[in-house]
Amino acid sequence: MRTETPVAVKLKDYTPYPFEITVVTLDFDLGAQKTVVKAALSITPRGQGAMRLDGEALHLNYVAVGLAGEPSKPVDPADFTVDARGLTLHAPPQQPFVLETEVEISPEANTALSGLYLSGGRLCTQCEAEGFRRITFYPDRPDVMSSFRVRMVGPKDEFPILLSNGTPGASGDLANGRHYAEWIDPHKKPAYLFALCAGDYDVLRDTFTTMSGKHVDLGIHVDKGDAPRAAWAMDALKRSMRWDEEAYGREYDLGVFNIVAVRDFNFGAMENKGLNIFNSAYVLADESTATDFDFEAIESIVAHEYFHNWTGNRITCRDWFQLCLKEGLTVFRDQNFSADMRSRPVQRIKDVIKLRARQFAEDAGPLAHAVRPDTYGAIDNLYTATVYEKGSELIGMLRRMIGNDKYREGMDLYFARHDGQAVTIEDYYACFEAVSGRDLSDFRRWYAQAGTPEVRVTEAWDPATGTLKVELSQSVKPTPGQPVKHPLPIPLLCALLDGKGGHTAEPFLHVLEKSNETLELKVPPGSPRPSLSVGRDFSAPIRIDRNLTREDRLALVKAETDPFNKWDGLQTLIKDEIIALSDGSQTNPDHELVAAIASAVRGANDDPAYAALLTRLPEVGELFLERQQADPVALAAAQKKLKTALYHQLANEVSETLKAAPPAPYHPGAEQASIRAMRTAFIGLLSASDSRDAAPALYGLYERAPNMTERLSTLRALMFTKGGAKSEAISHFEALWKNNPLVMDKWFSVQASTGTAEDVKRLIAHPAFDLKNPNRVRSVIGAFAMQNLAAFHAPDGSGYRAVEATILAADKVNPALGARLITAFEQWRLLEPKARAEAEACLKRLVEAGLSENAMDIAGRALAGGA
Ligand code: B3K
Ligand code: ZN
Repeated sequence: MRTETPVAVKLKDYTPYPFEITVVTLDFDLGAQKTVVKAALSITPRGQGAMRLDGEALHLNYVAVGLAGEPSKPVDPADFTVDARGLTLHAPPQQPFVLETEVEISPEANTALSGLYLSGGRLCTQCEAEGFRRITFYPDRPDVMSSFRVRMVGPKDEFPILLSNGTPGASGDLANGRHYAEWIDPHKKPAYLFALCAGDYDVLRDTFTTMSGKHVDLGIHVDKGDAPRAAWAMDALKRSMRWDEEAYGREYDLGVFNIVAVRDFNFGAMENKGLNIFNSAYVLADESTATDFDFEAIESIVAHEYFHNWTGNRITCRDWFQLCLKEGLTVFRDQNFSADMRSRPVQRIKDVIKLRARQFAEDAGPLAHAVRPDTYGAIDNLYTATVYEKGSELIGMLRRMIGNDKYREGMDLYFARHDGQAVTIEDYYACFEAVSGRDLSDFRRWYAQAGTPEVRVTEAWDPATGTLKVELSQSVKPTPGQPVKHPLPIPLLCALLDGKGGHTAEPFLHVLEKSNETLELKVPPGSPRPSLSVGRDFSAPIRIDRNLTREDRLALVKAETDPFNKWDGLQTLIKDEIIALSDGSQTNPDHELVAAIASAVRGANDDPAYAALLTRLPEVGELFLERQQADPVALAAAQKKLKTALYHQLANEVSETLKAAPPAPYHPGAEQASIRAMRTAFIGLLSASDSRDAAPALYGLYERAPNMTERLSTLRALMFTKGGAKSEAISHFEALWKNNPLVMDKWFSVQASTGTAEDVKRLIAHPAFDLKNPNRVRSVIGAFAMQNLAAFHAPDGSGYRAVEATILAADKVNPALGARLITAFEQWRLLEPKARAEAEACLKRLVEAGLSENAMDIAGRALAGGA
C-alpha cells in the first residue's frame, strides 16, 4: 500500500491534448479470469512531441503503429516506455496514423470496481472518472472525445447478452459455443462514458416515442427473476424522457436505451451513453421489498442519469475541475423533475435537509472545497456534496436571478452552441450573459469560494414612518487554503408578513451584494409592525442568523406564508431547544414550543408529507454546526427528550392515525407515499413514548405491516425500545429476508444506525457481511459512522475501534470505498475533547497502518485540518 498523498492536479496547468482520436475500435475477448482487449486508435497529431496514454493494471501484449492505408508494424521497444501509470510513444508519426495495442486484464481480480469487473458472475464496467485506463491504454481525460466501435466475443452460455454504448450492429454465433456482438456509438464521447456489460439477465422491455415521433427501445437488465421489480424504474425512465422534452426541449438521440443493474457498485448509478449502469438498489423495487424512500430515490436517480444524456454526455466537461458543470446542473434538473412529480415545497425541504446535513458539514470541516476547486488530489474524492448539492443550488440562484424564461433561453443557447463539445463553467455562464445582457462575473465567485456564507439580519422598526430598517451583513469563515473571503451576490427572497396569513405587498428578491447593506421597507403609516420573512424557499445556500427571541420566532412561524420558511422557523427553534437541553441550560422541553410544533402538524393535515416533515427533529450531525464543542451523546439524549415531549403532545393523533389501515392497494406515487410518510413519522414518535405499551404496539404494527415502508419503520422504531420484541423482530426479519441482499442491507443498516459499538462488531462478524460488496459495507460501517453519531463518537473511542480494522480492510479491497468511509471523520475537530482526541488518534493509526492514495487524500486533509 502506498501511504503518500496523491500529487495535486491544478486547474491552471490545463493544456489541450496534442492529438485528435477520431475513431476508437475496441475488440474484447471476454473472460472472467482474463479478458483480452485490442484497441485501434485512429489518431491525427495536432502538434509535435511524444504521445502519452494513460494505463493502469494492464498487461501489455503488443503495441503497433500504422500510417493511414498501410499495415501496422510493431513499435520498436526503444521507441516506447511503459510505467505504472501509462505508456509513452517517444516519437509518434507527424501525420495521421493508427495505434494498435493488445492488453490483458483480469475482471475477477478487480475488487476496486473501477474498469472492467465481475459482479454476480457478469461483466460490467465503471469508467468515470479514470476507469477506462484500467481497460486499455488511452488518453483518459474528458476533453478527448471520439467515435467508439466495439466488438465483443465470448462464451455464449456464460455471457448470452452482450451490451455496449450506442446502437447494436452485427452479431452471431461462432465456433466452440462462442458468439459475438458489435455496437456502434454514433455520438462522439469521452472515454469515461464507455460501458460494456456481458452476462445472463432477465430483461424488462418497453418502448418510448419521442416528441418528434422517433421510436426508442428501452431495456432494463436485472438478475434472473427480478424483471417485475424493475417496473417502477421503467416508469420513471419514461416520465424522465417526457419531462426533459417538455421542460428543456431535449429529445433522446439513439434508438436504444439500456439500463443494467449490478449488485456491486461503488455509488448510485452511471450515465454511460445509451447504457446506464445502476447499483441494483436503485433499480429493483416492489412494495414488499422497498420503502417509499427507495421508490423516490429510484425515480430521482433514473431521472438524473437520463438527464445526463444532454448535460454531461452531449456536452461534457473540459477537465474534472468542471465536474459541477454536469453534476450540479443535472442535480438541479432531477430535483425539479421530482418536484414536478411530487410536491414542490416538500421536495425543497428534503433537498435542503440533505444539503445541510452533508454539504454544510463538508464546508465546516477540513474537507471544505469550492464547487469548482482549483486543485484536487484524488479525483474520486471530488464527487462530493459540494460539487453536487451546492452546485445545484448555484444553478437555482442563477435561475431565480435571471427568471425562468431567460434561464430556459440560456439553456437553449448552451445546447445549441456547445453540442458535441467539452466545455467549462465560463462557457456555460457566457450563454446566460448573452441572453440576459447581465454581467455574471461576480456571481461566478460562488464557484471559486468555499464555505457557507452567514447572513446576519438585524431589524429596527419605526412606527412613526412605518419603516422597517433591515441591516444585512454577510461573512464566511476561513476554509483550508482560503483564509480570506469576499462578499458574494446572495439572492434573498423576502416578504413582509401581516400576521394574518398574508403579506403587505408582493414578495421581492433582494440580491445582497456587499458585506453590509441596509434596506428600508415601508408599510403605510399607522400599520402594525410587519414580520420579515427572509430567505424564502431557501433562496440561497447560506445560514441566516437573526437575533430574535423565542417569542418573536414563534410569532414568525405563525405568520409565515412560505412553506419552506414555516418549516425552517420551527427547525431553528427546535435546534436551539435541543442545544439548551443538551448543555443543561434547560431541563425540560418548553411546552409552548412543543405545542407550536403539534399545532403546525395538525394545521397541515391536508398535506401529510409536509406535516410529517414538521415533526422532524434535526439530526445530531446537523447540530454539530450550531455549537461547539459538540457532545453527540448529550445531543442525542436531548433530542430524545424533545421527541418524547412531542409524542405526548400528539399522542391522540398518533394513535388515531396508526389505528387506521395504511392505504391499499399499494401505489408508490406521491399521494399514497404522503399518507405513509405521516404514519412513518408517528411510528418514530411512538418509539420515544417511554411507555411500556409502546414496544407491543410497535411489534403489532410490525407484524401486520403490509409493505416494506411500514415494516422497516416499525423495525427501526423497535430498536429504541426495551424488552424481547426488539430481538424477536430482528430475528424474524432476518429469517424472512436472508436471501434478498437488498433487504438484508436494510436489516444491517437499521441495527448499525441505532445500536452500540458491540452491535456493530457483531454485524461485522455476521457471515453475510461482505467486504467486497460496497452496499453491504456501507450498510454497516457507513450507517454506524454517519448516522449513529452518539455511538460512533463515543468519548472512550469504542465506536472508532469497532470499525477501524474493517475500514482498513475495505480500503485494501476498494480504495474508493475506503476513502468514502473515512469522510465520517470530517467533523472530528468540532467534537468535545475526549472524542476529539480519540478520533485524532484513530485517524493517525489508520494513516500509520497504510492507506490507499484515495483514502490518504481524505485522512491527510482531515488531519491537516484548519484553514
Ligand atoms: N457520474 C456518476 C458518478 C461517478 C462517480 C465516479 N467516482 C453518477 C452521477 O453523478 O450521475
Ligand atoms: Zn450525475
